Amino acid sequence: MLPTLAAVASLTLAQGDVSILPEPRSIRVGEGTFQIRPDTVVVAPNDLRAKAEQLRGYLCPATGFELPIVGRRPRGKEAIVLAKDAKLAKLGQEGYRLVVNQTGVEIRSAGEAGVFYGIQSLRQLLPADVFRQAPIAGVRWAVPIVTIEDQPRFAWRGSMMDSARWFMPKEFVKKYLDLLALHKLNTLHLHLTDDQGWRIEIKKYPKLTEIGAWRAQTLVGHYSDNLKEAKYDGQRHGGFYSQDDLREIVAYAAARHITVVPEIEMPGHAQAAIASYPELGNTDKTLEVHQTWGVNENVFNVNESTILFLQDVLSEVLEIFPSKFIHIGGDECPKKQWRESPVAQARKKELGLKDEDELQSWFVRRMDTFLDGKGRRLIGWDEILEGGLAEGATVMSWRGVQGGITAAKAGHDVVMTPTSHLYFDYRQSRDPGEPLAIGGFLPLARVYSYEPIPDELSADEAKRVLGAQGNVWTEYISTPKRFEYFAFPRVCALAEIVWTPREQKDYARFVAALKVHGKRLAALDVNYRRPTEADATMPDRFEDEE
Ligand code: TNX
Repeated sequence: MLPTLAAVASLTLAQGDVSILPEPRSIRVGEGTFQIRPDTVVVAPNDLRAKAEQLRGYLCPATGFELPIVGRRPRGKEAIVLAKDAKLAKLGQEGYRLVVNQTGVEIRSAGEAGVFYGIQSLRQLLPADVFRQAPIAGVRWAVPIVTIEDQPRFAWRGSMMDSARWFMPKEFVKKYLDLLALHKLNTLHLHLTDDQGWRIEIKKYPKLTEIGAWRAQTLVGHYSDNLKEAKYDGQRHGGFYSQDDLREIVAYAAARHITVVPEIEMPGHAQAAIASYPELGNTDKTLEVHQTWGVNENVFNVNESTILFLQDVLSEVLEIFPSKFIHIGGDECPKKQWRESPVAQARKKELGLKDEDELQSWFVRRMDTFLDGKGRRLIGWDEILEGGLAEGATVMSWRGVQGGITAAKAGHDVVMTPTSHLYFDYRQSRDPGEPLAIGGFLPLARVYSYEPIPDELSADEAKRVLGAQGNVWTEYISTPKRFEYFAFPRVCALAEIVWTPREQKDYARFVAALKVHGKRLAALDVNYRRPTEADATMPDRFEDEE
C-alpha cells in the first residue's frame, strides 16, 4: 500500500528535523517533542558541573534562558540530565547515549568527553537559531523525541591550521576550535613555523619572533605564474602567539576535548628561523623571512649546536603543549645545501652515513630520542620514512597513502591526510569565480568518498591507522574568512569520515543534512562555501587529477 501524503510529510519532517553531522551510529526518532523552557533544570553531578555550565552557556545567548543547574533532579521536574554511566563503557570514553522523551533529555556516557559529544548532538537537535548570539522572538525550543547511541570510529579526528604562511589571530583559532568541537573533531594540529613566518614565542631565542615573525612583503598571485615577473604586495605581514596566548588556546581546546598538536618544522621549511639566527643555516648568504611560496632549499644545518637549539625550542614547546604527540615536520627538505656544504659532508662521514637521506633520518632520530626521553611521541610528514624511520615515530601520510601503508606494515602508527582527498587548500569547484587556490581539484564529494583504511592493510595493520586529518595550508588563504571558505563544508565531510561507521556513510543523506547544517554555520558566521548542483551527487568516478 502506498503511504498517505500525510505519512510522507511526517516522515520528511522527522528526517528533516533530525540531521546531526556527523551522522550518529544509531538513531531512532519517535513522535513528538520535548520543549526546553526557562525553568527547565540541568541536572549534573559535581564532576560534570563544568559540562553543565558549558551546556547552559551554549543555550543561553539564543534562548535567553539561564537554566538552573542542580545536583539532583527534583521530583517530576522537566530536566536535561547529564550523567556518567560505567555501563556505557562499551561505547568508550567518547561515546554517549542521548534519550529525549516528553519529560526531558538524558545524556549519559562513561566519560566526560562522551557527555560533551552528547551535548553537541543536542545542540543540533534544536532549531538552527540556537546558534545565534541573541534571542529571536517566537522560536520554540523543541527537541524531537529520539534515542541516539553514538561513538566515534577513529581516535585521531584532526584538522591542521597553517598559521605560518598567514598569521591566524588567536580569536580565530578559538572560533575554529569551537567549530571542530561542533563536528566532534578532537585534534587541532597547529603548523607554527615555516619559511614565511615563525609564530611561537621562544623565551630563550627572542629573535625568532622579533625577526622571524615578520616578512617585508608577500608575492601577489600564484607562485607558478610569477617566477620571472614576480609582483609583491609591499605590505609587511606578521604576528605570533605569546606563550600565554598558546596556553589560553590549549586550555580553550581542552575544555572542548580537543588536543592541540604543535608543529615545529625541521630540517626544511626553516628560512624564517635562519633569517633570525643565521648560524642555523648552511651558507653565508643573509636571508630574509621568505616572501614567496614553494619548496625552499634553505634548510637547517646539521651542526650539533643546531640540534641543541631545536631541542631547546622543543623544551619550551613541551611546557606549553601537554599533547602526547609533537610534530617535527620533516617534509620537503631539499638536500642540495647539505651536499654542497663541507661541514655537512664532514658530519655525514663522521656519523658513518651513506647519503643525505640518512642524514635527515639521523636528524629526526635525535628529536625522537629527545621527545621519547620526555615522555612524548614524535610525529612527522611521510618523508621521515626516507633514509630509515625513527623507532618511536608516527607518520602523517600526505603524498598519497603509500607512506601510511609502509609505516603501518612496519608497525608504526599513522594518520592519513592524503592530498588526493584531505587537502582543503585545493579548489572546490571548476567555477572561474572560485578564489585563487594552490591547485588541485577537491570537491566535497571526493572528500566525502575517502576511506582512511587502505585495502592493502590486514586487520591488525589497520589498527595502526589512528585516524585522518584535513589540512588547511594557507599560501593563498590570507584571512580567517577565506580560511572558513576553504575549510567548510569540507570539514563537515571529514567529520563523517572519522566519526560515522563506514557502512552508514551516504552522500545523499549527507548533502540533505548539510542543507540544515548550513543554517547553523550561517548563524555562527561561518563563511562556508554553499554547495551547488555540481556537489549534489557522488560521481561514479573522479577524473584522476593532481
Ligand atoms: C606541501 S604537505 C607542503 C606544504 C604546502 C602544501 C600546499 C606538506 C607536508 N608540505 O608546505 O603548504 O603542500 O598544499
